[in-house]
Formats: sequence, structure tokens, C-alpha cells
Amino acid sequence: MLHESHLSFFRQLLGDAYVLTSPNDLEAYGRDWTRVHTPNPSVAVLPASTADVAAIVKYCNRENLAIVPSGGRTGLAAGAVATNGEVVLSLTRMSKIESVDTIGMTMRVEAGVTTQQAQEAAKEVGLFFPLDLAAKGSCHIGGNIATNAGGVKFIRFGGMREQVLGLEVVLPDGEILDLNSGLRKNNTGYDLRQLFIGSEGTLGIVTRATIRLTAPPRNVQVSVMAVREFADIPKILGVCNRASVQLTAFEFFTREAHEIVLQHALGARSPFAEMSPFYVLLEAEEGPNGAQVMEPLLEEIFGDELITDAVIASSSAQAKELWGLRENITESIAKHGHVRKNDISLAINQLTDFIADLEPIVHAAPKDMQLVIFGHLGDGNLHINYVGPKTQDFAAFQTRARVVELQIFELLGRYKGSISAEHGIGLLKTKDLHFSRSPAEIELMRKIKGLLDPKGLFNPGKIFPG
Ligand code: FAD
Ligand code: 2HG
Ligand code: ZN
Repeated sequence: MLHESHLSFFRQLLGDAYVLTSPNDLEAYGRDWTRVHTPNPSVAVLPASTADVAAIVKYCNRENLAIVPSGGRTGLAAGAVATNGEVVLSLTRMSKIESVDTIGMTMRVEAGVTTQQAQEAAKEVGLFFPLDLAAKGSCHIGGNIATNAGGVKFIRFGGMREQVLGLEVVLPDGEILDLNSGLRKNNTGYDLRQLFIGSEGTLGIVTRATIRLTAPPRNVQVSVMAVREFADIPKILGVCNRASVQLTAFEFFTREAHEIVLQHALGARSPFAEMSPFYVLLEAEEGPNGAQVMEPLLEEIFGDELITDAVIASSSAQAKELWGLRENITESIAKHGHVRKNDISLAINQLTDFIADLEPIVHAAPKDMQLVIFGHLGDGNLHINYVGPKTQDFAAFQTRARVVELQIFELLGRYKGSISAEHGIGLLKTKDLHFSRSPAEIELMRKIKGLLDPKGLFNPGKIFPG
């Protein structure tokens, strides 16, 4: 329970302007993108340095105050949500790009730097930061690390885990750890850095990171293809792999997703005269000396009768427009109706069988509930969104969607798939952790949590079932 004396401590440390208690601020800082839970933090504090974070954490530990670490609040698993009078610790003021090493190809940033800022800073020196997602303008590097974000370039560069060379974290007792110092090679016992990546703010607060940059990819070519049968999509991926094309994205969406984008995203146009059940968005690097890769690739895919139509972007404006058809899905669905989200993954060679097994579940779902499917198919990652009319009561919609979701998770369990490929568990999926993790794994994870955070003050209620 927060007292006036606690607020005085925070105000003395940070200044009045950075200790937020107004209802508007508490509502904004108490929620993420999910909008499922009612936000109810006691205060939001905005430290300016690692020393501030450590001082706040030490104090909260002594006073038994729970902390919710908070980044750009774009999370889709309710990981940054505070429902129970917690202290929200926002990294938003820690937004400096501290250094860029153009020879070692690394960048040292504070945790509150947005993904887009990191991308732009890399571009300024002729390099490339590869994590890319539609929320890049708002989400933080710290949040990307805490969620181990995936994004649309995973197929080429991996997720956030692959980009972190060094990590500074503040532990629940206030100790500051500097992990791996930006080294590329380091085999000296357990790699503790990896423990914090994807830990959703339950083990430590990320305050700084050294991230990996790459040489910029060659110019990319973008194509959207219309596909009649889902089973043909993994086959298209196979053709790309055998052609030794350097893919930078392999995304897919269904007709339902496409129609919703056309309805809600400003200026969206379908590239084709007729609708198709499925679409693939392919992005690939051009060949050496600017050689066309997309045309010969599409010829082969057409020759194999895997697609019914295709368009290749002839300008960067058109490439952006095609990408908009994929990247605007989340925002468009949110405008369209009530939403419940799944973020599942399977081995790529099982996708076709899984989708066939999914069919009867989709058909048996309530008629006013659409199952809108899209995602990073090249990574085996499908986003299933349950979408219902906004005229319906939100809680009732969630209950009905949950019935369908459980059937899908049962099916997924049979395929040994994951109930969260990239968004995390947060508050939303704690009850479903067992579908993807064995009791022994969950027990071991709990022991690690207990060791680092014996009082359970870092992001309580997240990841583990209560
Ligand atoms: P928040 O939402 O603020 O927090 C997320 C979690 O991290 C919480 O548990 C929080 O406690 C913890 N956390 C935040 N900062 C820290 C810190 N410094 N130290 C410790 N813990 C911290 N995700 C993908 O993986 N791939 C996508 O393609 C993708 N696309 C998206 C598109 C849209 C339109 C939206 C709205 C979201 C998308 N996301 C995607 C989800 C989201 O953007 C990512 O999960 C992102 O990494 C969250 O970063 P954030 O800074 O917003 O974190
Ligand atoms: C994406 O890939 C994001 O666009 C969001 O991960 C997915 O809205 C979703 O379900
Ligand atoms: Zn995604």
C-alpha cells in the first residue's frame, strides 16, 4: 500500500514532474495495447538514470512495494499492465543513444530508446538495426528485450535475443549487473544475459543495452502474391529456399485480414481485381549488381501453379503500400471490432496439417465471430485474432472467444507448438503456460524467479499461473 511518505521519497529523488499520480496519467501508464484489464497503479515514476532506477528499486524492496517495469506500452500480452496498486517504473526518460561503434558494428543505448530511433541512428552511419515491427515508433529497446520481440525481419536476422550483445539490468534488490559488456564471444559459464531477455520484467529492469548492427541489406524487392490453397504457401517458401534467394520477410494474411485492412486503413487498395483466400508478402534482397530476383522467382512459383496472381512493387512508394496491407492489420482489426489475440508457432513442416485440423474449429465457432489469421509464416508464427461485433458486451465476447481458443490450444499442444511465439505471456496467458511448458520447466522457472526476486515484487502476476 502506497503512503504519502513513499511519494515524498520519489519526489525528492526525481522531482515532482516525474512522479505521476493524476487519474489520466495512472490510466495511461497502467495499461498497454491490450485494453483488457482495468489499470490501477498507485503511481508512475520516471527515472532519468540507472542510479535512479537502482534507488527506486532498493526503496521499493525495503518498503515491499511491487513494481511494473514499463516501456512503450505497445505490448500485446498485458505485461506492462498494473492492476493492483503497483509502482509503474517507466524507462521513457532514459532515451539516449550513447555511442555507435561503426567498426565493431554495435550501438549502446539506454532502455527507453525506441526501436525506430535505433534504426535511424544506425542508418545515419550507414549501418542497419534489423529488428522491425509495426509498433517501432513507440516500443522501446528495453521492451523489445523484455519481450524478446520477433517482428517482420526475423526470418533473416532473428529476434531481439540475437541482437543483444550486452545488457545492464537492475535486480529486484537494487544491485546493478553489467552482463557481457558487448562482447561477441564469451564462454565463461552461464550466459546470464539470456535469462533476462524475454523475462517480461519479472527478473530485472533493463536499463542499457549494447545491440548488434549489421551492414545494410542490399536494396529489397517486394511482392504480394494471391494464393488459393494454404498448403501451397509452405511450398512457395521451399521454392524461395532452393533458389538461394536472400529473403528478408515472408509474411502471410488471409482474405478476412485483407478485407478488414481495406475497410479501415486510410488509402489501402487491393493490388488485385479479385479477392483470394490467402496472400503472401515476400521481401527479398536484390542480387549482386542490382540483379532482379523477384521476377524469376515468381516465374518459377507461377510455373509450379502455387499462386494465381502476383504484383511486384516498382517503386519504394509501392513497396510501402504493399507492406501497409500487412502492417496495418493489427490497427484495422482494433477498429473493426472486439478482439482476442493468439500468437502461436509451429514447426514449419506442420503448418499445413495444423491448418487443416483447424478448419472444423473455425467452422464450429460462433457465426458472428471471425477468426482472422495472419503472421510471420516464414518463422512458423501465426497470429489468430478472434474478432466480434463491438455491439456485443466485451466480457461476454471474451468468454465466447475463450471457448474456441481452448480448442485451438488443445490442438496446438498435440503439435507441440507454442502458445506465444513473440508477444509473451504477461497477464493474459498465464493460465495457458502449461500448453507449451512442462510442469518441470515451470517449476524450474519459478525457482529462478524465487532466487532473484524472493519477495515477488517485480511484475507480480505475470508469466506464472497464480
Ligand atoms: P511494454 O509493452 O511497455 O512492456 C512489455 C513487457 O516488457 C512488460 O512485461 C514490461 O513489464 C516489460 N518491460 C518493458 N520495458 C522493460 C525494461 N526496460 N526492463 C524490464 N522489463 C521491461 N511484437 C512482436 O514481437 N512482433 C511484432 O511484429 C509486433 N508487432 C506489433 C504491432 C503493433 C501494431 C503493436 C501494437 C504491437 C506489436 N508487437 C509486436 C508487440 C510489442 O510491440 C512488442 O512486444 C514490444 O517489444 C513491446 O515493447 P514496449 O516497449 O512497448 O514494451
Ligand atoms: C504483427 O505481426 C504483430 O503484426 C501483431 O505481432 C499481431 O495483432 C496481432 O495479433
Ligand atoms: Zn507478429
